[in-house]
Amino acid sequence: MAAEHPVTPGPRTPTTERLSGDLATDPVPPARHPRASLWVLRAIAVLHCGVIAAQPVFAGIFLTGDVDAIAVHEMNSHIVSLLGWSQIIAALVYAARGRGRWSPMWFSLTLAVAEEAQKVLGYLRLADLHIPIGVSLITIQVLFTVWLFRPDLRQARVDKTRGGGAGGQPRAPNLEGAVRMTLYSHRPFGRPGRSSRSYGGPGALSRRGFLGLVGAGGAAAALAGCGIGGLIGQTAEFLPSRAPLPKPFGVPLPIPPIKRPVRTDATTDYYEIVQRVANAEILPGMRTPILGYDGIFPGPTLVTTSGRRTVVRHRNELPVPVSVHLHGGHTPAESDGGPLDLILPTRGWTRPAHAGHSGAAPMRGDESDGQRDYVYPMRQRAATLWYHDHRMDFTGPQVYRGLVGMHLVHDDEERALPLPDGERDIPLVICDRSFEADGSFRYPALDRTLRTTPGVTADYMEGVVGDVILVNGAPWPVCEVEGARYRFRILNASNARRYGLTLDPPPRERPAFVQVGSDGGLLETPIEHARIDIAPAERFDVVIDFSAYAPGTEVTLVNRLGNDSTAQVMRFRVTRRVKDDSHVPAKLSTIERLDPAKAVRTRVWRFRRGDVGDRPGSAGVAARPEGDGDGGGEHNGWTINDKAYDPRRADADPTLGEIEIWRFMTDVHHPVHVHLDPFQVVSRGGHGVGPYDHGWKDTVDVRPAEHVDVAVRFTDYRGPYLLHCHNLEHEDMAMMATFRTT
Ligand SMILES: [Cu+2]
Repeated sequence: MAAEHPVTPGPRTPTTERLSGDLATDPVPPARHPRASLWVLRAIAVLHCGVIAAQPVFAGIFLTGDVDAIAVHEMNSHIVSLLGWSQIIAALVYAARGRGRWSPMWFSLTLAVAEEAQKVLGYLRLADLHIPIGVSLITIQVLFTVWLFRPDLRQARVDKTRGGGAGGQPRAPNLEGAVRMTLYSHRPFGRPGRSSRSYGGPGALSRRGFLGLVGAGGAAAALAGCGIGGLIGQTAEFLPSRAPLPKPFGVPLPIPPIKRPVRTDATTDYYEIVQRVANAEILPGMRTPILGYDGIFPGPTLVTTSGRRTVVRHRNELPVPVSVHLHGGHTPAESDGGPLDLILPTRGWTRPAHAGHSGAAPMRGDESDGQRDYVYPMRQRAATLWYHDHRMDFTGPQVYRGLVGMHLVHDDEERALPLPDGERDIPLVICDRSFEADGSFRYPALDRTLRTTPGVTADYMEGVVGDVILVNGAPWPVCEVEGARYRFRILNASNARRYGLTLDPPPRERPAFVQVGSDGGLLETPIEHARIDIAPAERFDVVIDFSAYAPGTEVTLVNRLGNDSTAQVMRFRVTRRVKDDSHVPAKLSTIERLDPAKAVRTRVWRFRRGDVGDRPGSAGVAARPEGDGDGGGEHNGWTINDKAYDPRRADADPTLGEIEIWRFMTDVHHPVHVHLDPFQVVSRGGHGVGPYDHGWKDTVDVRPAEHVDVAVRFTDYRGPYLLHCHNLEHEDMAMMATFRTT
């Protein structure tokens, strides 16, 4: 090494001299002072700093409630781009014409590219990466601008041929060089009696700059780490288990039993479900107390026929009130499972059914004692529905403890299709949970008895996500499949978690999933997906063709929006090749288009954080201990159009049969669900529909800072219905609204 650098005695000596501020005796003769071009560069950099620093301000205004601020944030990002590229040009002029250094140009170019990537992350709604990287870019631009004010940058550049290290003359420092030199030239830091201020020269500035850069680098790495190692694409807080997690793929996939009617007549099938507490073995060798439909989790699958009246008698032997909502059901209001239309426990419950807070009068709905008959006319097409609890303020914990079940509706059109059926038509109820050390579900409820105080601890207001992925109630199960087509009814029954589902390995010939249906039944034509993003309450009816895999192959259903234990969902083990008569036809169904041009009005629904403290019976009051300033941000609940849910108020009165456009606008992720009738997505973010928006939907995944327009048209039944966020922690903290069909 020494032979290669015979002249230079190491960087320390010349560098120290140079950076000690002895510019007057600089041995490099300035060919031409780059002053004018440097000042132009500095001016642009300062402007760039100001504009880019405004970005989190707009984002903050947006997050604290002004949804429109995101448009300013977006417009401002274009100005940031403009200034970024202007900075490159100015740095280019400074280097080429002003004979200044090249490092500002390379730096500006890198920054501009990073800023463009940052914009793309924003458009992709990857807030988890967009925010920390954005903060890092701002910090770096600010430090760079400070660095640009070093006096020695006024110095003209020395050509390498003349002034390079080989000639023995000191090279003008570039950005990295300056950092390195600063490191060596000021040891030891904090020399006695000499503050960096009294030091005065360019060295002091570069030392601060260096420290800042190190700090920024560390902060950026830490923040980016949060994004990468933490929750991707989620609005929620992670709640880890206290029980040891089982090894994945150790248990078979359970299939919930199909519920048989207790009797049938010419028009109607009658079912009876008893809701009761039971113990389930979810983690091998441990007992988990559940609230279960028929004492199982998930509950039994109801399979009914379009056009045949279905009556389900629910008997509540649980210690808490319940309400049963058939999600996706086209149901008269009195059987829709309103949050206050409670079934009180058969014993041990004293009124009021719903305890109000802050001395507010308790609200009363249509209560029943012990049991209730839900009447479903089933005037709807074949679809994958599900039923779950909808109790006011307690839906989150009660669904979490097990009150979930599938409900499939068949019709003649669907039966005539050659899709896989029978044992090759499998429901996949996917949800995440956490477990206490004793095997019970871990959930941050303020009141674990779920009797009086609603809400979760302040840290979990954004939503609860756990570390165990359950499919049909089993952790990371294995399903043996033959080399044939299977139809899977995928339901995301999680409280708050979104999933990005793919197959690993993917099939070689074509995408992993052929989607044949969505929330509201069959699509018009099948859609191929390599990946499916599914938000809480959404359903994707897909066909997977395992004949694409050799027998013996293990195919994992993975979650691209998870990490560590949540990055995997379940596994398929392909057993053998078989004859398969099924196929996916090119045409599945006919869907009547709700023409947006025929809409009689547009309603805007803004889903955002907000203060719900004065809501009668509010969850938010209790959810937020006095003086607790962190966790959920500066809010104590979730609102729609700035209003907390109040069952006595209706916020819209759509007329049956009329088409309306409903615009859902969000601050963070909100899966928006509308009761009574499915809708059609018209546009997402002002553009076309997304890949997962096709067909009839009843829940739409609205991502941060997004607006989604849907065409709604309600039919048949008059009365109060709900529109709400299906992040259950948001729902429980007032993110619901009533519309009354007339
Ligand atoms: Cu929400």
